[in-house]
Amino acid sequence: MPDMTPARTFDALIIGAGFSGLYQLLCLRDRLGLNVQVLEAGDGVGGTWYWNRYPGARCDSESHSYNYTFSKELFEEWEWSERYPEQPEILRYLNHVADRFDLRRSIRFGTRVAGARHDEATNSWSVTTEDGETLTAQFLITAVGCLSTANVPAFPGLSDFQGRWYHTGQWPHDGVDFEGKRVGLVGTGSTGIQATPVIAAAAAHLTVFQRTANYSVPAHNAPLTPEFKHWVRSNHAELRRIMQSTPNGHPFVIEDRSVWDVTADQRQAIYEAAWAKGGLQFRAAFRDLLIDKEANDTAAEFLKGKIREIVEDPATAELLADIDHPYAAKRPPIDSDYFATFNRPNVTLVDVRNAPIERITPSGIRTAKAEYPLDIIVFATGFDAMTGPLLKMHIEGRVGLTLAKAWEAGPRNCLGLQVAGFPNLFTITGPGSPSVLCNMPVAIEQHVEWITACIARLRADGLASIEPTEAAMDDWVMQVNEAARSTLLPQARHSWYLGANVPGKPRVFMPYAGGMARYRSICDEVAAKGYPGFMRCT
Ligand code: NA7
Repeated sequence: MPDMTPARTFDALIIGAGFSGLYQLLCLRDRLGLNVQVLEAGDGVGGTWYWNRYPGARCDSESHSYNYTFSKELFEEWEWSERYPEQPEILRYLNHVADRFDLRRSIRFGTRVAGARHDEATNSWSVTTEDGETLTAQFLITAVGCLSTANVPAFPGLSDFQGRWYHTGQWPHDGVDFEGKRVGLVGTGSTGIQATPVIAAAAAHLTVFQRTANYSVPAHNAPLTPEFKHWVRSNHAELRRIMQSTPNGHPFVIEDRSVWDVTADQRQAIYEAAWAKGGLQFRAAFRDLLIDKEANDTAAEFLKGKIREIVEDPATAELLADIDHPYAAKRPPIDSDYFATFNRPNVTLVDVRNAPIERITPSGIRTAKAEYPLDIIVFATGFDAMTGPLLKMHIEGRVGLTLAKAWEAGPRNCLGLQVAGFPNLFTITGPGSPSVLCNMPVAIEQHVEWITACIARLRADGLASIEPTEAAMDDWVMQVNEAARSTLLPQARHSWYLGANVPGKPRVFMPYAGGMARYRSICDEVAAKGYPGFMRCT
């Protein structure tokens, strides 16, 4: 009888079947011919887009840039329907990719990884699943996403709440019925801003609990015209070139002009045009918006003015426009009628900066000032970003060193890709890489291709393992800090870029802010020079 026991030994194990896991699988299995297994907690592909099914979930990158570009054929055969892709459409796209490249047969679904331990004697990683199974491989690649560990604040009383509560990143697959319900939404980041108008349209009443007011620029989402679709299909190479050469991996270039090169009237006209165009491109109106605070103030004032214009009730408008950080120093949301939603009679804004949420009661939310009766609470409270999904697993490297210990004071690694003491472990879009500051598929393709080339080279050279030196890590951490310091990003002191949204998390600016293009050339140079700063061993 043939042995039907599933294989447990592989060349490479990949954790996660989202954008990064799928492409890493394709590269290692089909290009390098390795024996690869992907372990995925969900019952389908999609990663972030498998879990984030909240009302209004949509990507802020424009659809023609929110896809892989490694395959011209794949790029040309897929057609997005709207300017920004909605969650179900992104999930359809990733399922299409999985089918087109026959990836499913190498993915084990419903398998959550509990931990991984490196064994020096065998130069292999033993990966344990929550079901108690152990699989081994020479290479371990985490493709776990940056925003995949839900952050539900530890409000006292939550377990006594008599209604239903949900975190946006763990949304029920069969949806939530808001009809006739009093809904409370906590959080006004990108997610809360997307969900607010959609929930308001369905619920009897929506109360939005705002701790930090936020900027937002209209998305101006709309169906794509046949002409635009045709233009996209005909410009694969050019779009790929632009996305790979811009700091944020988007398909537009940042204008090469300073805020101070133009008159106040010209500036106003430029901002009006950028507002009319909408989307993340607003940031690209001037080259100095993210490096010069006074330049940034001009954009901030314009955007606050728009809030006051749109929102009819002056007190609500003031609360929404009372923003405490430079524009785009936190991840800048884009929206569909967010501010106008506060003109609806069934929507209330509650300030929880000055009167914080004290507890969840059986019947609602109590702040320092009042109690709000609710049937449903939606937590749009974000994620334990970047390090959360990695540290949730127990990863143990050489001589019992855990990743949690190695990163006690904040993440330390080289190029955001590898950590000393953890041989052959690669972290796709890990902290210290451009990741969340970049259009994700662009960052992911670069990482996956670098890792693939690194492993191919290692094997070609007859070597068995690679890891960075401590000195190379120190140098990279310094470069990450310097890159952040040369922007206004650290000035948003409460941002998740700094880990400030999770109590007890070390305050370290996590993503590499030097731009994707610069990062790519640094990584290319390291590879071209034979991996200086890395120990490659037999
Ligand atoms: P974010 O951007 O982290 O936003 C979370 C929101 O939840 C933000 O407004 C927080 O206020 C608020 N929050 C968090 N904890 C609390 C407590 N305890 N009380 C009140 N309010 C709270 O997460 P998103 O899901 O919106 O976006 C994450 C990324 O996904 C986004 O940037 C895109 O890249 C995609 P705070 O600002 O901390 O005062």
